[in-house]
Amino acid sequence: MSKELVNAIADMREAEALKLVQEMVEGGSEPMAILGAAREAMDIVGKRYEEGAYFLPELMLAGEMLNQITDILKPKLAKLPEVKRHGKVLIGTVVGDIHDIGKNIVTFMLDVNGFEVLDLGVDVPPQKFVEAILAFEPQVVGLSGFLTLAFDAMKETLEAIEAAGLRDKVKIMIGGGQINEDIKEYTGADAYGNDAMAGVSLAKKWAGAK
Ligand code: B12
Repeated sequence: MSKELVNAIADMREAEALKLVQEMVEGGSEPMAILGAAREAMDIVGKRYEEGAYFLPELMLAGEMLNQITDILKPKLAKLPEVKRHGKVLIGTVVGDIHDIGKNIVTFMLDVNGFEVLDLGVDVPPQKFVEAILAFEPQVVGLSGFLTLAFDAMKETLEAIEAAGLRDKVKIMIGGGQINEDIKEYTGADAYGNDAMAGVSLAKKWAGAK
């Protein structure tokens, strides 16, 4: 069924994709596995876009489907009774980039895992991160970005945090579609995370939570 879901999303069959997700949830499929299938579909959509088979409307519809799927899965992901707050995480998508679905999943997972999260939204300039660190005093900062352009924006954000004398006050994690170890080195971040749970693990490690 997971393969059917990948194909339905990748082929833009929205109603069928949402119906399949409902059926998978009712059949007891793991929400993270369903998200994994949706991510696989996004890679296919991305490739078709690169090849010129898909255009912006398909990217938009893919994003819309993914948001709806995340909304269906949220109650299943949020079954932790947790209320104790482990620490504070500031998060945002860096300047020039408006992709936020991945970031929103990370924000949601941090929240249900006991973090107080301040989400600055998308297209966030470096200075706004600096101001928010001063006001919100997080232990952890998460930068999200899906565009190649985001690598420089992340680097500039880290430089602005450093210039403001705040670099040793926060741990910084980055993430988003193409982020890897090399990008982590390039930007000067402390770590990168491939998915939302990696972000939660890093935040737990840094905020001293069990
Ligand atoms: C949906 C989508 C869009 C939607 C976004 C809707 C939205 N609200 O986010 C819309 C239509 C708006 C869009 C616009 C554009 N897009 Co677009 N888009 C995509 C697509 C298909 C999926 C992205 C996505 O949401 N993935 C799903 C999530 C769940 O991804 P995920 O990686 O699994 O997320 C996890 C991790 O990344 C991690 N994570 C994320 N953030 C963080 C942060 C931290 C701290 C941590 C620890 C972890 C973490 O946790 C997440 C959850 O588990 C990708 C293709 C792809 N393969 O990704 C292209 C893609 C990212 N887009 C692309 C492009 C080119 C564009 C446009 C420039 C197109 C245009 N000509 O206008 C614009 C850019 C506008 C801008 N300034 O940002 C390219 C980027 C190429 C590049 N090298 O830069 C891609 C790769 C498509 C492609 N193959 O060409 N896009």
